[in-house]
Amino acid sequence: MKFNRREFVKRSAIAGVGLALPWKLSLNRAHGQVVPQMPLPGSAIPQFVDPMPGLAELGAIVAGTEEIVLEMMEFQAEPLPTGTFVAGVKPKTWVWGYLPRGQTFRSTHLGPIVIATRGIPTQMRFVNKLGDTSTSNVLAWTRSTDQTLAWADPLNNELNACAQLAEQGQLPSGACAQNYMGPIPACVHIHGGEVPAWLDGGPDAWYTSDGAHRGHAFYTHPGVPSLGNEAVYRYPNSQEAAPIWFHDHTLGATRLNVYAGLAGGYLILDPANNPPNLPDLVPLIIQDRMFDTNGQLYFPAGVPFIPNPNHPFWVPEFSGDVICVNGKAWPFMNVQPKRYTFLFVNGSNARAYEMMITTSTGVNLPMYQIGTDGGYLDKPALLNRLVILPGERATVIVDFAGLPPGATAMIRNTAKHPYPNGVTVNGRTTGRVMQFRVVAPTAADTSYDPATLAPLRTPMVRLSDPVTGSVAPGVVVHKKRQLTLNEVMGMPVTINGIAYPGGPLEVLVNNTKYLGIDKNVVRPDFTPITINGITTYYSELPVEGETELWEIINLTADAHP
Ligand SMILES: [Cu+2]
Repeated sequence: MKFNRREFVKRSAIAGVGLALPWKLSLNRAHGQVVPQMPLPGSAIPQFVDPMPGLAELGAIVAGTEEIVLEMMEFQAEPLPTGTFVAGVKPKTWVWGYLPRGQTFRSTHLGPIVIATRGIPTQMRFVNKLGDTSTSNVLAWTRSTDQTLAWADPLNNELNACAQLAEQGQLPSGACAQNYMGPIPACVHIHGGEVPAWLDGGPDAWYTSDGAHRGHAFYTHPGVPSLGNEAVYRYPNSQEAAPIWFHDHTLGATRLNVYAGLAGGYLILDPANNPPNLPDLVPLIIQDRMFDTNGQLYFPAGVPFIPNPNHPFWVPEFSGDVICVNGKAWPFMNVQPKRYTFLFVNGSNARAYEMMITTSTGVNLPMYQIGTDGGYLDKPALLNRLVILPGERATVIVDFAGLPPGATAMIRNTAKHPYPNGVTVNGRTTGRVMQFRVVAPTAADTSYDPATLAPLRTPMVRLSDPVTGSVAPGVVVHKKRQLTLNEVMGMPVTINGIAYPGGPLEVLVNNTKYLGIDKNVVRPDFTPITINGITTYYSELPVEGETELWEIINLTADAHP
């Protein structure tokens, strides 16, 4: 029996309204006194006060033949605007981020932006220096881990006993009812990278900060010396020019590791095929966040936010009431009355955005999309609004020509959350993304004009007709697969006087658990493959070079990218 999904969304919305009130949270830990975090309402944060961090603040690294060393570190960034609490004072917020070796601070958790060239491999060394939960100041992480999820379980060789023991409708006990305590696990996923599986940095490739524990899919480049808390990846950069990115992907902790800040950009350029003379590139990495009354990151966990008792901390589908761009809450950016190439990245946990750029006089500026996740389009596409789901990228040219110095424009968001049938955004908070302020031009704009619809590239080879979805002529399909997306919902239950409304428990593909094995029962449609004594169960085994037709059927209430 399943709990009605729409009812859950409604209840979540009510909980969201409650979040505007700084109520007290119950203690998360079984031991010791913990000062509860009190949420700071998004409406209490001033908007368009600080400039948006640009490429200089994010840090751009042009990849050459030298290895790039990035250290995952905890430091204080400045996501909240000057004057949030005290006039003239910029609050400091503990975050995690990828810092180039030798750097101990950055004003934003996001970064750096690695700029690679097609055909020239880049060697990256990722060092986990995140430390231990006992010393971390990122409360949104340490108080939200949930050991009853299928997760890395670093101290128990991925045994996941708490997940095995978790029973629907029942509270866990003992250590399973507590947050994780120990060295922090992390891994680096290259999102959108066309790389061999071992370079993907998937959920089981994590390694801990003390170098003592690793997931079974851990990889580091053989032949290159590395310490226990390091992974060396040599990315081939063989794909077309594309805006890809990297972020943490640790099993059962991705939502928290990315929320704490672990994300950066990775642009693959192709000088031989890049469209000529594009306007200046400006990354706009959009994330929703919540803060507490001390200016620290806040992530709902535990009672009264959890829908199901068997996962004592885990709240599915994070919904923040503060919109950050490049790691700054509601920033502004000075623009000249000319064209810009905006690289939108949705780096949010669960929020979709449906955006338009509107001037203070109510005019929507034309947005020409020139690229998607995989690279450039054949020619620009004029958008009414830009819809972008978590993980997705969109490259868009916007022209501010004709706006006088002093004019302003705003990126507005109208996407309901969860998308597309959830709660309407608040026009004064989540309905706003950032502001543009027009300043005097310094030179005439001679950049590529998307309104000409001039081709951006030699036309891409298409395997299907983009309008009808049918297979393109001459394409031979070797295998057809159907995959369903299913969401399992928990039932409402009351335990010890606390009413748990029920809600999402897990999301499955073809109604099958990720591991292909549950309580020692192996699914018959999974293929066991043993490498170095470790058996992994694979659900799909496509043959390299063959073409497959996948039909993905979304049976959940949410849109998925
Ligand atoms: Cu990703």
